[in-house]
Amino acid sequence: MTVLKIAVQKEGRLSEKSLGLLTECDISVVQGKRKLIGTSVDYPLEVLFLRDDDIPQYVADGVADIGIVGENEVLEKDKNVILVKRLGFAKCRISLAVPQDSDYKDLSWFNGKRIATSYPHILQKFLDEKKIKSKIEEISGSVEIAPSIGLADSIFDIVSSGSTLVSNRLKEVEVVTQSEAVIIATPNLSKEKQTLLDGLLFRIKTVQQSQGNKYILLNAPNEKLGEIIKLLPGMKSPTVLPLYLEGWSSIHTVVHEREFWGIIDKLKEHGAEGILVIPIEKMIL
Ligand code: PRT
Ligand code: ZN
Repeated sequence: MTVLKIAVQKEGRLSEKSLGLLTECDISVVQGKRKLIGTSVDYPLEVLFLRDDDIPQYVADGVADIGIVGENEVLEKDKNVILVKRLGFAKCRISLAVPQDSDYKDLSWFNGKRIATSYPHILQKFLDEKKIKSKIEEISGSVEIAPSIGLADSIFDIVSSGSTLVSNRLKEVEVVTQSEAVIIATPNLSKEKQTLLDGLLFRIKTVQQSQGNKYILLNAPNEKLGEIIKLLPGMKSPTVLPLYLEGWSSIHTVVHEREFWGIIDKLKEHGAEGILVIPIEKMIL
């Protein structure tokens, strides 16, 4: 039987969300004893638990068919892989940052300066494009302390909230690229594996489509139905069912939580009662 092999981060910021995404797709993963390989009983899927840095290489070599990894690692490793889908979590940017008291005006500041980073490939490409000549100091962790210990004049690193920069007296001066978790695939997947990947992507789509949407049920007097339905954005057209109590109906529809709070008061003003808001797990449009 054909099995799709997916690489996910073993331990780190992406691990929980990657497995969580599979769970939402009704794919539960049982981890083996050595915790390097997991299997699923709900889908022909094998999970390889790896360091995120290794995922692009494993996928390019076809050891894993697909992988969930940060776009930053995909850009840095620059392997022969296909970006299949952006997943919308682990969002961050990779930026240049300089000491807060620097007289920074524009990129030319970096000429002749030392920049510490774990992303030398992305940085070199950017500097070449901008015709800036700097010295890249490649280090694997705690990049943000490099300027204070005299190892570099500035850094190029991942920024999310920005608080790491602030607590190290640095300021972000240039966003070079944005990143989020993505699915990558090996080129030339077999037809059988492509079908399994398509099936997985379809499940992910139904989960993502449901996000933020709520199923709403409410009771309304029949003479107010028209006005209340006008207030409801809905999917196509709401379902209206008669209640046992004469002159009343039950309205069912789907509303995004963004819109829900804006219409709730108006619904009540128009006589809606017994409003229920229910989470939606999956939506197939
Ligand atoms: O052990 P392994 O090699 O697998 O993991 P890792 O330590 O290399 O990576 P990990 O788990 O820290 O991050 C995995 C991925 O999460 C990264 O490759 C990014 O795609 C993504 N991501 C999202 C982040 C962040 N946000 C993030 N904030 N990765 C790291 N950070 C760090 C950053 O390095 C800096 O030290 O958080 C700090 C900045 O955060 P703020 O909020 O203070 O700005
Ligand atoms: Zn890593």
